[in-house]
Formats: sequence, structure tokens, C-alpha cells
Amino acid sequence: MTDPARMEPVLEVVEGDITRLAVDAIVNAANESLTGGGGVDGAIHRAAGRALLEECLAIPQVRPHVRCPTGEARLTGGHRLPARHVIHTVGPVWYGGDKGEPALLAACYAQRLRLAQANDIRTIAFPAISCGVFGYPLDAATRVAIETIHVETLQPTGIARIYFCAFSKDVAAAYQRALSALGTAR
Ligand code: AR6
Repeated sequence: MTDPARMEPVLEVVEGDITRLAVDAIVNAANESLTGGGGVDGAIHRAAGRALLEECLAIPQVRPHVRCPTGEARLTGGHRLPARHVIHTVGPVWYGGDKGEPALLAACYAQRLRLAQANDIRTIAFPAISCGVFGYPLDAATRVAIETIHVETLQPTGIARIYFCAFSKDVAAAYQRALSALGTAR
């Protein structure tokens, strides 16, 4: 029998609100202070309740007002969410594409997968990190997301299913284009 830990995960695009997903972990597109904000960050804090903010505030600051530098991640509980954990990450702000944005965004996905692997997370859902307030062009961002995860999960990770949670039809279509561009690789 095939060991499930050695299998490549299923990649699935779902449309809707990430706070409704009953997965082991949802990823938050946060800011460096981890004190909440708008977009998906605001939705996650509202749905998880005050205890999530308190857990975030207890995370040590690495410099004033910074608990999670851009490209890094911090793990908390899910509190009132159906998800068991929240992986808070901070994507890059889009400054035109020649300020290291693709590498920083790829690091967000690759390192989140490693954090998931280290915490026995088997199902994980990503929002379109940096594609809202931070202004990363949608097609470029979804390509980085899908390609990075594809390459990272060619090695065994123990992760069974990865959801790309699209908050609108446009975002879902961009993920589908990025998946098609992978061809028959999976
Ligand atoms: N479920 C899934 N996706 C969502 C949801 C939701 N409930 N709500 C929004 N999105 P953004 P960023 C989508 O702006 O660009 C915050 O203020 C949204 O449509 O949330 O990384 C933080 O505190 C878009 O496709 O994140 C930071 O300051 C995607 O999530 C800053 O925004 C990301 O949009 C981070 O900006």
C-alpha cells in the first residue's frame, strides 16, 4: 500500500470565505504587527474572536511593532474558527516587480508548507496572499503560488490536500489558469 505521507497533495481551488473552512490550518495574509487589519486578516480575526488577537499580542516583537517580518510566519490556534490553526504570514507589497516581490511571495508559500509539515498539518488553505491591499497582480501571484507549491511538494510533505481559497470568480479563474499552465505535471 502507498504511504499517504509520501503522496503528492491534491491541489484544489475553492471559492468563498476562508474562515468557513474546516481544515487543519488556514493561512492569514497579515501585516507585520499581527494586530489585525482589513481584508482576509480582518475576516479571520472577527471570526476567531478576541482570543486570537490576545494570542497574537503575546508573540514577541522582533523590533518595535513587528511580530512577523515580511516573508516569515507565526502559528496560532484557530480559536472560534472551524480551522484548528492559523498560520499568519506577511506577503510583499507590490512595488512594480523589481524589488524582490516574486522571491518574497514564493518564500511565503514554501516556508508555510514547511511550518505546516512540522506541525502535523495535513490540510491547509491559502488565500491569495498580497492580491488585495498589497496590490500584487493576480495572474503573476497565482502563478508564483501554484508553481512554488508544486515544486515544494514533489518532496514528501505529509500534506494531503491544499486549498487555494478564492474570494471571487476572478481569483478562482486566475488559479485555474495557473494550474492549467502546469499542464499534466500533476
Ligand atoms: N476569505 C478568502 N479570501 C479573502 C477573504 C476571505 N474572507 N477576504 C478577502 N479575501 P488582502 P494582502 C481575499 O487585502 O493583499 C490587511 O489589512 C482578497 O479578495 O486581505 O496580502 C492586512 O492586515 C484578496 O484576493 O491581503 C495587511 O495590512 C486576498 O484575500 C494587508 O491587508 C488578499 O487580500 C495585506 O494585504
